[in-house]
Amino acid sequence: MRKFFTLALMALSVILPFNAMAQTWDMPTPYSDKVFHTINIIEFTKEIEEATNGALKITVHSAGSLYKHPDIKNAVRSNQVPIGEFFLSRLSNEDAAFGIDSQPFVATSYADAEKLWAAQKPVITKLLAKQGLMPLFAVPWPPQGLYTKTEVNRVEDLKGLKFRAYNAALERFATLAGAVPTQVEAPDIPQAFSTGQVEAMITSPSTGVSSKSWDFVTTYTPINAWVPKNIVVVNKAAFDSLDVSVQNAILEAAQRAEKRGWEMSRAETDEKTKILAENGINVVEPSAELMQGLKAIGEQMQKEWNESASDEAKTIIANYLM
Ligand code: PCA
Repeated sequence: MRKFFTLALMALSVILPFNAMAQTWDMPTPYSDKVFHTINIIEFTKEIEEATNGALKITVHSAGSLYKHPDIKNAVRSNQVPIGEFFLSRLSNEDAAFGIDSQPFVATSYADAEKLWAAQKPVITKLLAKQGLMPLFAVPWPPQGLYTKTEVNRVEDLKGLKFRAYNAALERFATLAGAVPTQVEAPDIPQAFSTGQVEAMITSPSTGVSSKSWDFVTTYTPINAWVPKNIVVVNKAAFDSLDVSVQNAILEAAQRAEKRGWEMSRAETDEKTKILAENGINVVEPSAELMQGLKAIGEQMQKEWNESASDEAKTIIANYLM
């Protein structure tokens, strides 16, 4: 009898391709391979493949190569792809809760960003669940600073500048500073500067380095205005269709990826600011006058956020301040 089973198994393995139960998932992400978020995600997929003995293999399509950044969330929602990464605050047009981490001067340190995420997570988890989506992990970018072609000492110095933006909050921030915002995806930054489409930006030292900002600006002013996050979400139906052991492997790898990602982000801040300086960028501490002006814009935006926020979204701030 045992021999029969062995023979039957052997026959099956000839008929069926190797590891017939194995699944392959495609995973679109917006940022390039060298960016620490992508490096972290590739490690996440490797851990899943190993833990499941190859039963789930996730292929990462970076830099918007499979889906453009603005389309990634809906691609996961409609299960065109089961999993994907995007910049969380891009969803602020759906609900203000998604945008809180990109509000100027609400949380500007990693410790505060962690507290804010703890308060934000349950609220956005519920919102995403209504769309059949489940968050797996979120990782912050280093604090956001100002890249310009000349030194900026006061908000007025930004007046009229063509300003690269990556979400609605940054657009609003630039507009209130008297600049003229244009949406440009991270991989397109060098081209937008070289063609004169934009001449200034706010982003992290990481993106300043990955876009080789020294080719088109001279000055970096670490205003540390907010600590925005990327999020990895999975289509819940696709997740539910997996074997429980595979589901657990994903959840465990996600937990590790969140922890590792926050550590990588913290290390990036100094590391990448140093690389900016080594490449000739003038790293200038912001003047008190500049910070005062920017904080006034932040206050205005916080008022606007409060007006647009649901009661549930407002609990994020209440819990964060507790
Ligand atoms: N880099 C991304 C988002 C925030 C950041 O630091 C970008 O500039 O698009």
